[in-house]
Amino acid sequence: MEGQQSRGAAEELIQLEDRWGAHNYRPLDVVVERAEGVWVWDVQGRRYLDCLSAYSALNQGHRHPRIMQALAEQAGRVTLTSRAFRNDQLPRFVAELCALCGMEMALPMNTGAEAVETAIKAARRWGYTHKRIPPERAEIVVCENNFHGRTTTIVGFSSELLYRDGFGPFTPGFRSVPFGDAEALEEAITPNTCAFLFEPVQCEAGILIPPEGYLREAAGICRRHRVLLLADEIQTGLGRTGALLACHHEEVQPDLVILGKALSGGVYPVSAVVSSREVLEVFRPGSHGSTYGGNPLACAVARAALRVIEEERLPDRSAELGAWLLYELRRLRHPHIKEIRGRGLLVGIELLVPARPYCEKLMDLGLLCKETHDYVIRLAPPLIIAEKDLAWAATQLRKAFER
Ligand code: IF1
Repeated sequence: MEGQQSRGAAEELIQLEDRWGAHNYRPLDVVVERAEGVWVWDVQGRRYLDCLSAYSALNQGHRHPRIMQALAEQAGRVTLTSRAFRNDQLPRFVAELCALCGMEMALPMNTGAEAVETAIKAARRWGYTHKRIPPERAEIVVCENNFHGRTTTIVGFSSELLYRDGFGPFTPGFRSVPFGDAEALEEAITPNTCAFLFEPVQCEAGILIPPEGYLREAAGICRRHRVLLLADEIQTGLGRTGALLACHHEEVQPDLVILGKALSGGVYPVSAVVSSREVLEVFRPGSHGSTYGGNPLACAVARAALRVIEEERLPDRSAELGAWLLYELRRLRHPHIKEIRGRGLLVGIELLVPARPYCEKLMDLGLLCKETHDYVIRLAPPLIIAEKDLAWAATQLRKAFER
């Protein structure tokens, strides 16, 4: 019976997963069966407020009606053509995405990591064709504590042992500099540097917001040295930080923006790189692709997801509600709290003790969130959240820190 299963049923499902599924995660033991808006229900019918939003994929909330409608309508027409043929959704999707981002060309993929790989390929080929970098010598500068995905190339330039250990040999051509240090970026640039790849806020690293002016300075340095500015906005983009793109907080327009997650509102994997003609025209027929990339179902879903972000003014909501939440949380006084930082509805509570027990306590209080890097509680509710639900979340957080 739906929502009425016993604790035993949940235990059984957990055991089944642990027996047959690879152990590459350590999830909280909540078995979700249903969701709507900001709420999820477990198999026992208990309700929780989702404060993770699938790492910002659910900016529009669970099962947004307009996105679900687009999904159902498109599923009733055609779902996949492959790029060997054209479909009627892809042209509209790329045009609308470019208009929204103020860019000239887009290339759709599926997962975030694939879009990052696409950006790396584009930047390297641009370096060879436009900057005359000698063959096989192109370099990309990245930041320490970055998170850009899980492919072998991407984990190869991660500074986190957990992500790389045992997965080498890795792809050469990457150079790492401290995040937030513009001088270090300039020093790392050589005549062979084609791009600088960065996250405007380092999320996995613990919601690290760079010093004021860093993005603008980095953009200036890149322009002077003819280095492409590649912004990974997979997690920070599409309203999460209180602007359409987190780079907009410093009026920076990157040469290439990498999007994913909320591009489909949590319904279906859709990612894309958006850039100039000059950069994306380096791809000629056959030089890059993907079976599912740009499929009509993905494009229809993404078009609806983008419309929701615009029409429901999600970037503005995020800015307003995020400011309120940050103010409320900063009134918390607890010896375990080291620092609280945030931008829009992307908030990190850094503790002096491991965050996992707090996440478990919050789960018991009806709030789902996930620690990052052991000491930080990440709060990122859907941007459609009602004021009263956010106020309730703040109350539960206060309870979790009551002594
Ligand atoms: C996991 C982290 C978040 C991303 C940025 C690219 C990607 C991601 C800035 C790759 C993905 C996800 C992946 C998921 C958990 C999650 C995560 F904790 F691992 F680091 F959000 F913070 N760029 N982030 O955040 O996108 O290929 O996954 O679609 O890997 O466990 P993807």
